[in-house]
Amino acid sequence: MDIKDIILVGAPMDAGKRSQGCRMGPDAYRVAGLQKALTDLGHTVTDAGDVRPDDVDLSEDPHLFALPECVGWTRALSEAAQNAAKHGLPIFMGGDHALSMGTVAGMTAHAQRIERPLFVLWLDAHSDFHTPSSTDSGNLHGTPVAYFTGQPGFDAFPPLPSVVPTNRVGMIGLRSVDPAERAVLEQDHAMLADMRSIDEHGIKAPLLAFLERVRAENGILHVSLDVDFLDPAIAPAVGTTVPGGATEREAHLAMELLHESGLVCSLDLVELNPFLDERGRTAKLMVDLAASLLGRRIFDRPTWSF
Ligand code: NNH
Ligand code: MN
Ligand code: MN
Ligand code: MN
Repeated sequence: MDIKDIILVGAPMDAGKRSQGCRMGPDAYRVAGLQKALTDLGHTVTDAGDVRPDDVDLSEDPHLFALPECVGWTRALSEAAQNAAKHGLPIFMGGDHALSMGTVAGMTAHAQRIERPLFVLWLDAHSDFHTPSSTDSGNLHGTPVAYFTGQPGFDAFPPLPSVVPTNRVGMIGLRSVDPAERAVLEQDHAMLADMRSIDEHGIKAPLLAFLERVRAENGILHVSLDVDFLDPAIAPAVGTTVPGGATEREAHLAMELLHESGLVCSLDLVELNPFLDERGRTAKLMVDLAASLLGRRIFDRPTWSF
């Protein structure tokens, strides 16, 4: 197996939405044994501790929740991602999904440095494609994809090192997309696999098609895993549960296929709210999924024959 240097980066961000608790996420992953699970696979795993948001001189926006703090996190996480990516494969332990504004921004700088295009796989019930003007909730965790694909309205945020075009973004697990998000996503042809298409075709077909595109363009892949990608029955520790999500086996299969692709350069684990968990089960499941993405298998070859 391909042995990696993995850097765990804590992002205890809670500013992306009103309901609080995601700030406890990084410590929940530590307690659930993320470092050991990956070390046991043979990887070298360093815990770089928690990032703190930069201080920014910006006033609040009445329509948006905690804009200055989100900008501060974006700056600090972009820098942290660029630094970590020089030394290995960063895993960003969130924190709410607004942290991906910073992590993806930083990874675009890394991709630029190594002269390969960056692709993003968004595993989420939601498309997070609102702009600061289209969002009804005013919660910036609903906006990161619009930011890093260069949609208008993000003037308060740091300029992106480089934009990720919408057609380099794949989304799997969708089942809650607002009308304003849908219009732009549909016309720009990102790879979109909603739960209906997973019911029909399974999770393997759209994922392999997307990975094939990444490989064909010599790209690298950032994976952003939102807890609410999973069905709430197996992953209750999230503020925005949507019924009808991915099963445990679908999620593991996706992680195993991602591992086998060898294309993943970085991973976000986002939206875990330990305050809502049941005896740590969601944190433990997320750790297990990260281990599958980093190569955990029972057997390396098929164990059946006809
Ligand atoms: N689209 C909704 C909003 O903008 C919900 C976003 N919430 C999420 N995204 N949890 O993953 O507020
Ligand atoms: Mn800084
Ligand atoms: Mn999300
Ligand atoms: Mn979501």
